[in-house]
Amino acid sequence: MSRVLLTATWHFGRLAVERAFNLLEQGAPALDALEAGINAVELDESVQSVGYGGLPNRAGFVELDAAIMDARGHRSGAVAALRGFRRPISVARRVMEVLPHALLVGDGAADFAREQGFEQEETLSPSASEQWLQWRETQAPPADVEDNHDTVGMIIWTPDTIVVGCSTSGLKWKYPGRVGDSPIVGAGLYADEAVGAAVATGDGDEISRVALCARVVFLMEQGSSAQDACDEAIRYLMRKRSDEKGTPPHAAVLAVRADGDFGVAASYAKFPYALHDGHSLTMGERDAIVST
Ligand code: SD4
Repeated sequence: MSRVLLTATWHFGRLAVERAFNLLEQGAPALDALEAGINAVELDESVQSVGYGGLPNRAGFVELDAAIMDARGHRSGAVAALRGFRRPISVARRVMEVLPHALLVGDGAADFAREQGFEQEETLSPSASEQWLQWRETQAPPADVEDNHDTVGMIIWTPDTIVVGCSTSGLKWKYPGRVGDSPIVGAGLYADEAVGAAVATGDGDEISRVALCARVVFLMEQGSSAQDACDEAIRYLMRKRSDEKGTPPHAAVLAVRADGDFGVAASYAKFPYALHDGHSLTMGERDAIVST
């Protein structure tokens, strides 16, 4: 196989990257590999922040966000607050391929998924339902932000392709209708054929407020390495949105430049990601950026 680089967020990024790499080895197009890699995490019931098994909103409904972008042709598609479908990345891809629109939300997204032949299924797993019932007793805010945001985001790069996608159930116990960064082009993901791609994970409200991934790609366009672009974009988020005590929002970003240069940065310690260079898969862990 020609040169290739795959990267994905979090420990479950390994599952996405392994699945995608297997398909690439069999000759599948990058977009198919990306979709299948993300589907593997969406359908894994044990992952409580993506697809089936994701934790619901305050009203007890699982609302899923996903987006996909193909740098070639600068095409994108996304769905937000989608209920009743376990593979939102596949619906997002269909939006990209058959509609003139960039984003469908809520009932419209579900109607479109049905029209396209996706099977409507239960998205609330027994474990997620149980946790929601317990939360409803106290309605306590999530105790630990760290257990509350795990988007699967993946980039696949080859010398002539860059595709990027992400999928999440968003913040647990979120307000119904809340849409995070993941389905927003420029916030949760971005790709430019001539420059590269970026994908984010973390506090999606804050990531959206600074258009994080657009900034990473813009910095690469200005000549930054992928690593410097990720570092600088996270620093910008920290400067703009840290709280009174100086605590930054949780966010991490992965980027690949059009020449295959790779970068990763996080606003907090020990952000795990998967990286496959075509020969072997490694799990990396990124330290927090400390100075802004
Ligand atoms: C969101 N960014 O909806 C997503 C949550 C997430 O890792 O899981 N990020 O805010």
